Amino acid sequence: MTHLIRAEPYDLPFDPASTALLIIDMQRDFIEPGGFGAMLGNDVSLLRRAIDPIHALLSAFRKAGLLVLHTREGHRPDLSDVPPSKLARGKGETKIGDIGPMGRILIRGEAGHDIIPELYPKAGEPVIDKPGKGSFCQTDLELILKNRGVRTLIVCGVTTEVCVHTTVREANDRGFECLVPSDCAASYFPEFHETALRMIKAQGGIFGWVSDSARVIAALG
Ligand code: C5J
Repeated sequence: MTHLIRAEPYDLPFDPASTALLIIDMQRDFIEPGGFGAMLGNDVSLLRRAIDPIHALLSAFRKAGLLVLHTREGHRPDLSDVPPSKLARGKGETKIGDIGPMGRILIRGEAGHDIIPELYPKAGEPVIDKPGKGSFCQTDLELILKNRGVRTLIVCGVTTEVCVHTTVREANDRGFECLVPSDCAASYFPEFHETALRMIKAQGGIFGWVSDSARVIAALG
């Protein structure tokens, strides 16, 4: 059954049965006041704005019985899956694997690596652990989506210009239709958030569509 989401650059026809909600990296270290992002001096309130709209969308998807997937950026404790280029990046004092305010930074199993309680995955919702920015790189996400017959992805999370954008680009090249609800993505840099959304919907939707949580929820109903 075809539904329509009010969106830019034009309304997106979709079938709820082949649509999934993909929530990117809503991890404690990026989002909580006591986390690694805050330790670096970032204003985490800019990211926290996305929590309530994502929660509303998550509730609507769960109520409709539709597929929800979550991702987490992070690595094995022995760092064997960190590209040396990523480990060296930034020349910062604090590197992946070092001790941060919520355990070892970007390491699977540590408190800061986990998803915030407000959006915690329910049993049966796939959690994709990814070593990179994109959710398709070195993961089984594409296989899971294909097996479930997914064609349309509603992509939420943080940060808009990094992991959300990279994932939308990867998904678009793999033939998925992607829509980002603007209030369900966020960045430490508001200007990057705005520009990243403009890039998605530019040139007739070169990477996909932009809408908001209310319009997506209305379309599900
Ligand atoms: C994400 C990052 N999740 N900004 N990571 O966007 O490094």
